[in-house]
Amino acid sequence: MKLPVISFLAVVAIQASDATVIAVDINSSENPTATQTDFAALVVGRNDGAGSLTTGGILFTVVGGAGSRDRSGPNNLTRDTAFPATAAGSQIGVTFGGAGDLPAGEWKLEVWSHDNDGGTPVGDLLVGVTIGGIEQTPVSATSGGDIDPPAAVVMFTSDGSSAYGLYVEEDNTNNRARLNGFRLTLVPEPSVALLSGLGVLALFRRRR
Ligand SMILES: [Ca+2]
Ligand SMILES: [Ca+2]
Ligand SMILES: [Ca+2]
Repeated sequence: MKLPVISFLAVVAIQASDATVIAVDINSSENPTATQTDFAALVVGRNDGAGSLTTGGILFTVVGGAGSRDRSGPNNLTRDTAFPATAAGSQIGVTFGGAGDLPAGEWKLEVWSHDNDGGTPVGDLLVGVTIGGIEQTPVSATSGGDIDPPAAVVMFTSDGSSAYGLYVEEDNTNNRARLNGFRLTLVPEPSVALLSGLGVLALFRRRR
């Protein structure tokens, strides 16, 4: 029975390696080259909070930004952030191109964020997806500085025709939302891998 099991795992592995992954590190223009490995740098102006990047065929544009800073930190991803103008209920976001630019399918969005000014995080934030510019119900993000786990994970489905984006919002009046970076992964359709694996399994069973 060893061979069928190995075949099943091989099919799943092939499926996983085909996954579309778009990882973006928000870099401050103070230090635009301190980029996390396997991430693309979206450089945001220190004093105007503006920036954009085309990667994976999609134009990512910061919205609501007012500035950015490079701080000392545990890694190149979370050491630098972009932030909005005001503290109370403040928001900063990134658009994933325009209508129809994000391929259809189920996406996993991982977001790294802070609500402090470098150093020790002081609380939580809210992270959500926008569809056609409309904010969807957010999830709570644990403010932190590590790469694993990310501060928030949001699952959403693209219809392949709407415009998508993300937003990070401060959850109280004392702190400020800060965006470190994000990663989009197009989730492989499990039915394909599973059915292929089961098919191989059935084939070997029949031959025994
Ligand atoms: Ca960086
Ligand atoms: Ca907070
Ligand atoms: Ca960053």
